[in-house]
Amino acid sequence: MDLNLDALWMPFTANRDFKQAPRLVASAEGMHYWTPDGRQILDGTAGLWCVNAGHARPRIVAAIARQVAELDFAPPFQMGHPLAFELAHRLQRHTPAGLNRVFFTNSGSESVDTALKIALAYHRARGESHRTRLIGRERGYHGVNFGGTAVGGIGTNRKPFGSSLSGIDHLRHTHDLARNAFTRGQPEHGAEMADDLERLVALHDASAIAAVIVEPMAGSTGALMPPKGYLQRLRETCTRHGILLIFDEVITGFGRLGAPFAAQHYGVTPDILTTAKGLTNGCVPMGAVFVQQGIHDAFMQGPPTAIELPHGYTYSGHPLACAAALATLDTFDEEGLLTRGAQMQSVLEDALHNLRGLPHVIDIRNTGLVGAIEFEPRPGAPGRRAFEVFQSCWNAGLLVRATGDNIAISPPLIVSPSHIDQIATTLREAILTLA
Ligand code: PXG
Repeated sequence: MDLNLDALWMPFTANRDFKQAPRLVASAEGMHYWTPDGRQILDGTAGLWCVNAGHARPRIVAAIARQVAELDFAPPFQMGHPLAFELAHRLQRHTPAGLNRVFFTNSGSESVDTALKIALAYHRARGESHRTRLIGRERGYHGVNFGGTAVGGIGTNRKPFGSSLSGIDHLRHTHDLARNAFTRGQPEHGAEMADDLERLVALHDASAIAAVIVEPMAGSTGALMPPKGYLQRLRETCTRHGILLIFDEVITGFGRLGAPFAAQHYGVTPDILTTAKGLTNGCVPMGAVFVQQGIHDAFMQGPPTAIELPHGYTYSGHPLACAAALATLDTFDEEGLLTRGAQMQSVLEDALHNLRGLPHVIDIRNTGLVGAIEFEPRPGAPGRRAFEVFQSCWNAGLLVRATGDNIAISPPLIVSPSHIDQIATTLREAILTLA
């Protein structure tokens, strides 16, 4: 293939290394990608945690094609189109109780910044404009916009950009290999780390804190599971102090853990919930922020001709995205995909935990259709082992995701036991070649 790679500055990519030996995909269907030269690749990552119903699902493809011909764009400010309202209403069938107002965005990053702004404006609308501090967590990923970068907890994603926003704190991350390595599902130890929030309350006073944002399961930094009782304790502390709890479910939303949302899976309901990715099966960019009705209603004061929330995007509720999302929900419903992860969990769990004992493997974690394998860092070369496993798997026809010293697995929710077998076998061979 004669392709000039120079002009494109690739996101979150080692550009020079990639362009020496590019990894390209040219088409996709179901559980697979194909490279430009026709090699089949099993998709072990649902694209990038987003193609939850598998690739090129006919119903979704047809809905997008129909929609672009019928209504290609509609202005979302002081105007509307039926599909956006239909989608907002339809989503309520799946969202946790009470989270029945929805604001549309175009990505996870935009959902996060929208949620943080809603939290700040909510307190102000209620006369508590002193509540401005935002609290994230170490090893959290909340996208790349300024708010998400500030509350995010990955040092390498923050350091290049200087001083960040002010008024930000972080809870400790909950990853505890010494106590919890090789746990299936939720780890036993670590609920007490939620008490970091009490310490921040003691330090700043609750009246200074607007919101806490966490991923219920931290995806990007290697699928870190919440310890038993941790999320409950965070919820209780937030409620006690009038702090809003935001769950960033950009990865965990739409069936990844075996329930529609992690909130239901773990039995903890946040005040605001951010999503993107699986909402449209990754076909058209779209995000959604779900809020408790009481939060929404706090804005619905004052003269009805006033704009209650000066926030939104040209493409909020884009017709193509709405059509894709509605067809995605149809597909999820018809095939029971939003709960299929609960049935498939044990298959993935057994396959991955069978890799215990292989050289350099220091932890294996899983829940629903998420798994991670962690390697002991190679001295002087952190992250290389996971990257080499990623590269070997790619050469052997399997896409996995390398992050730090972890390999993350998150196949489309239509995955079969034989695909899981192929994932585990390919990983085993790749790990056995590691130095
Ligand atoms: N929040 C969470 C929890 C995410 O996982 C975002 C926000 C940002 O979404 P957008 O759509 O703006 O990218 C994400 C994105 C990985 C990986 O390798 C994860 C994400 C993106 C890219 C790679 O785990 N998650």
